[in-house]
Amino acid sequence: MPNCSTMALWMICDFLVSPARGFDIFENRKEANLLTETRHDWTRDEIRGIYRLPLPELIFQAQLAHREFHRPDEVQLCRLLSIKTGGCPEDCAYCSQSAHYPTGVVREPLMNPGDVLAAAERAKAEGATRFCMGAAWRQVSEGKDFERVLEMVRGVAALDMEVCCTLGMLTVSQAQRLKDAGLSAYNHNLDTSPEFYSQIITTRVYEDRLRTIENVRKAGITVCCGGILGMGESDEDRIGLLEQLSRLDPHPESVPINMLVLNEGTPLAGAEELDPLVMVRAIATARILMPASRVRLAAGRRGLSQEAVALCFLAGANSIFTGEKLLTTPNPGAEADDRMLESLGLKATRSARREVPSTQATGGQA
Ligand code: SAM
Ligand code: DTB
Ligand code: SF4
Repeated sequence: MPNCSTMALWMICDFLVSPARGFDIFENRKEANLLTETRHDWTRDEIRGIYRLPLPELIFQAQLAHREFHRPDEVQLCRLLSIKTGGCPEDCAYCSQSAHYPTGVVREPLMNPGDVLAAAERAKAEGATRFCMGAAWRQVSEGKDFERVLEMVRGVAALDMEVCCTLGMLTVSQAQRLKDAGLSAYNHNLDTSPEFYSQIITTRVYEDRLRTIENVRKAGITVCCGGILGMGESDEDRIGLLEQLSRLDPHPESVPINMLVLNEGTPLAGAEELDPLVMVRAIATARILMPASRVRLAAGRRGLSQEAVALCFLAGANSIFTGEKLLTTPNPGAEADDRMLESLGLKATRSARREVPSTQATGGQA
């Protein structure tokens, strides 16, 4: 009786030799009925063991997990928009929008919903199936600004895109109102390990982040939660972050892995350049620990070569942010990304609705 790894190896070999006869890896995967266990009790030792595997073996294991849950030839395109920029009271050491640092980012009030909708329509026309609105707030406050955000969410949801927001801390009742407006996902990152957190942010604690994530879950909104690499953290901190993410039950449906974008004026402006293979290792480990989640190669792509980006896809990343700008920092433009995907033989995910095997569904779209 062949074991799962052997069968998956046959499938990969078949995939490599048979595209000419219209082979569909996704259909074939379902027929083979492979089953990767989805676990929430990974130990630090196990995660360290995975993270430190020889790179080819790590990527191979990540590919096996990836192909069980996702089309290997598709990448979801997401678009970000900063709907309220700068002047944030938090002191996140990486962030251009913190009021604590002289970063030169010009403060802008909350945008009007019409302009936001126009941006979402453009993003959709350029192939994005997910639209994420970010506000430089410590927390959501009740009042006319929140009402305006709800109006934006309703508008974007009506475009049949996945709608994500990242607005800082949130209560359950605010999460519920966002859900009722049509919000699909809420982004709230843990950023790094619990041990390293206080070196990066002092105006809030890890528990605050976990509480908001819990509130988002209670409202039935999917969770987008990941972190940043390249802030001077150790491998052990990266492993600690992955441990925290993998212990969330259900797993975050979306796991953004950001590479630090250096911002003048912030305490991390002079951070040492990250070895791109660290991104590859972290992505592959995330893919193995949380096989059904979308793993997003998020900020920092301008600092990666096309070869490093290709390795990130091989390691299991299946989403990118597209468009000239992330929130406040530059990003490869949509045309450059179209060319990049074409040269790698990958295609943009067309529909916001994703097929998830029913036994693995974690309560909504990723
Ligand atoms: N204020 C909200 C919050 O902190 O949750 C939302 C906006 S914040 C910009 C969203 C996430 O972007 C952060 O949690 C962080 O992980 C990531 N991010 C911010 N600045 C970054 C940078 N310079 N490089 C990489 N990632 C960054
Ligand atoms: C995430 O993890 N990365 C995105 C999204 N979630 C909101 C934000 C990246 C921001 C990069 C810095 C900037 O453009 O200001
Ligand atoms: Fe504010 Fe978010 Fe930037 Fe932190 S990451 S300073 S909370 S906008």
